Amino acid sequence: MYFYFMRGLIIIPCYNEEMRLQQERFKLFFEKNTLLHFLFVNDGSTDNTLDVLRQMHQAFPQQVTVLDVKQNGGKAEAIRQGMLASFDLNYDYFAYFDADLATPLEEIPRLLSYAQKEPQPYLIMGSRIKLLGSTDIQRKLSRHYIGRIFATIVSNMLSLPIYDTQCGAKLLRKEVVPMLFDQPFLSKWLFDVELFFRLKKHFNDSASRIIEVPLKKWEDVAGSKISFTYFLKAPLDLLRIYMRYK
Ligand SMILES: Nc1nc2c(ncn2[C@@H]2O[C@H](COP(=O)(O)OP(=O)(O)O)[C@@H](O)[C@H]2O)c(=O)[nH]1
Ligand SMILES: [Mg+2]
Repeated sequence: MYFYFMRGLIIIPCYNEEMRLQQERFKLFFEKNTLLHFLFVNDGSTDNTLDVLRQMHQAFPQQVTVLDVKQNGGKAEAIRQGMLASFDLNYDYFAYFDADLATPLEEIPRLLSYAQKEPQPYLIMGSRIKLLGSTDIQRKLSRHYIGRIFATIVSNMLSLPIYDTQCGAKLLRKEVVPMLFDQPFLSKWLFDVELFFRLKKHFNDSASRIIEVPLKKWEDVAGSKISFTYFLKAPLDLLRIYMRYK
C-alpha cells in the first residue's frame, strides 16, 4: 500500500486497442483507486475501441473520460491532445501510460508516492531495470539491446544520467505541462526525448527535478504497433530532434 495525496489524471492513448484492452484489470483498479482519473484518447481507431471505451465510461462515469480524436495522429499527438484538453483541470500530476498495461496500473500509486519528495519532481518516470530479487522485467532481447543503445545515446546527448528514456510510464507535474505540450512533437514515437529536451531548455533546475524509479514489474505485451522499419528510421528522428533542440 502506497500513500499519495496527489490528484492524478492518467492519459491512455488508444489506437485499435479493442482486442488488447484488459477491461477487467482496469475496472478492478478503478474500484480500488477512486482518487485517480483516466482520460482515454481514442486516436482515430478503425476497430471498436471507441465502444469499449464508452462502456468503461458508463461503468465508471466519475473516473473515466473518453476523448475521441477522429483522425489518427500517432501516440505523441494523442497524448498531446489529451494534455491540452485537460491541463487546466485540478490535478497535481498528469501521467501517460500504454493501453496494453506493459507497466501494470499498480505502479501508478507507487510512482505518485514520490511526488512528495522535495523539491517536488517535475517528472516521475518508470524505468525498466532488471534487478535480481527485486524487479520482474520481461523484455524481448532484441528490444532490450536496441533500447539500451538508444537510451545511452540519448542520455549522453542530454548530459543527464537517465537510464531508460523510452518507458511508457511517465508522470508530469501540473506546472510543466502547458509548456511541454504546447507545440506538436517532431517525432511520433520519440517524443519522450523531446520532452526531456523541452524540460531542460525551459527549467534550469530540471536535472534535480526528474526522478527515475525502477519498476517492480514490466512485460512486453504482444501486438506492438511499432514496425521494425521504424527502428531503422529512429536514428534519423533522433538527429532531427537533436538539431532542433540543441
Ligand atoms: N494514438 C496512438 N496511439 C498509438 C498508436 N500506435 C500505438 N499507440 C498507443 O501507444 C501505446 C503503446 O503502443 P504499443 O504498440 O504497445 O507500442 P510499444 O509497446 O512501445 O511497442 C498504446 O497505448 C497504443 O495504443 C497510434 O498510431 N496512435
Ligand atoms: Mg506495448
